[in-house]
Amino acid sequence: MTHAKFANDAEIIEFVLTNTELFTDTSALRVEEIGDGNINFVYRITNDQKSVIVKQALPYVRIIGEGWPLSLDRIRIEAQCLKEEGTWAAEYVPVVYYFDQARSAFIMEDIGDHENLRHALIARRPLPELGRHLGEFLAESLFHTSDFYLDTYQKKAAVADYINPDLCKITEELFFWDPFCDHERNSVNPPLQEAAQALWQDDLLKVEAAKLKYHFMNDAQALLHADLHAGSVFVKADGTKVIDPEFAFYGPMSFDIGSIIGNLLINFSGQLGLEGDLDEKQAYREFLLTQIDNLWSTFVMRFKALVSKKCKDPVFSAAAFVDAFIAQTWHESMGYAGTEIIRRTIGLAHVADLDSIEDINTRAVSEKFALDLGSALIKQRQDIKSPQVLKALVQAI
Ligand code: SR1
Ligand code: MG
Repeated sequence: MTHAKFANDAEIIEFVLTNTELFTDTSALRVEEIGDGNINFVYRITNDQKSVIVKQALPYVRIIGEGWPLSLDRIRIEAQCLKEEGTWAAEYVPVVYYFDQARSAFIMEDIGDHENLRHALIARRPLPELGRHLGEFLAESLFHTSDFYLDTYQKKAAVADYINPDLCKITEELFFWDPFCDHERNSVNPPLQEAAQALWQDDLLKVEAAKLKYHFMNDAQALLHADLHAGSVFVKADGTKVIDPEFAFYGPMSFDIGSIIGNLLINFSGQLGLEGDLDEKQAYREFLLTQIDNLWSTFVMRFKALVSKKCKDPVFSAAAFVDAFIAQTWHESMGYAGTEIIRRTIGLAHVADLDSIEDINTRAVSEKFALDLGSALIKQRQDIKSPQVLKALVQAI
C-alpha cells in the first residue's frame, strides 16, 4: 500500500474540513502535533472553541524508524476497534468521525480535558471511579466480542477481520522473548544487572512465561485492546477513556485485564522511589490495591449479568462454567500482569513510573521490587485466588 504522510499543517486541516462538518469558522484553525507514543503521529486541530484529533500511521515504528517496518492495516484495525468498543461501552472511548484508508488516518473526538493515566498515577491523583470504569469497559467490550454473545459465523468473521500479525509480533517479542534473555533491545539499569541476570537463569519462570505466551498466541476468546497500559487510558475526576487499540486482535481476555492491573502494580512498585511524602505514598499504594479490587469485582458482576441477559448458548450460560471461566481468567490475568511488569522494567519500552526516579540506586530498589512481584505473579498465578490474596502477596514482597 502506498502511503501519503501529511506534508504540512494545511493538508491536515484540509483533511478535516473535507471529511467532517465540525468547523464552520475555518479561519483560525491551527495544528499541534501532540503524539508522545512509540508508533504513530497524532495531531490536534483546533480553533480554541472546538478541536478534533487526527491520528496517522506510518509504515514503520515512529521511535525506531524505517528499520522496523509495520503494516498500515493497524490503523484500520484501530479505528474499527474503537467503533466496536463504542457500540458496547460508548462512555469509555472517543467517537470516531471518519476513517481514510489511503491516508492511513482517522479523525476522532478530542479527549483533551482528560489526563494520561500514567501521569495521573505518578501525580497521585484521587481517581475513586477508576477501577469501576475499567471493569465496566472490560466486561462490555470482551463479552460482546466473544462466543458468549456472537454466533459461530459472526465470531469467525471477526477473528479474521482482526488478524494483526505485525503488532502481535511486537508483543510476542517485547513481552515474552526479550525480557527473559539477555537481548540487545533490553535496557537494564546498571545496579539491577545482577537481578536481571538471575531472572534470565530462572528456568521455572521461563516455562510459566512460555505457557502464557502460547495462550496469548492461540486462544481467540474476544477482541482485545491488546495494549492496555496506563498510557492508553485517559482520566478526569469522573471520567475514563480508553484509546489506542492498534494492537487489537482476538486473544485471551486475561491479557487485557492483566495488562492494566500490571500497570497499576508498576505504579505501586515505583511509588516509594518517587518524590513526595511517605504517608501519601503509602496511602496511594492502598488506593491502587483498592482500584484493582474494584476493577475485578465490577468485571465479574457485569460479565455475569451480561451472560444472564444475553448469552443464548445453554452450556456457555451454565453458572458453574461461567464461574470456572471467570476464575481461570483471574489466574491468567495475574500471569499477564507479571509479564507486563517485567517487560516494562528490563525490556525495551520502559515507563515513567520507574524511569522518572532519578537516582539509579533508588530506582533499582523499586525495579527489584517490580521484578520480584512480576516473577511471583507469573509463577504463583494459580495460587492467587482473589484480589485479597494478591494484596497479601504484594505486602509480603
Ligand atoms: C516498539 S513499540 C513499544 C511498545 O509501545 C506500544 O505502546 C506497545 O506497548 C509496545 O510494546
Ligand atoms: Mg499506543
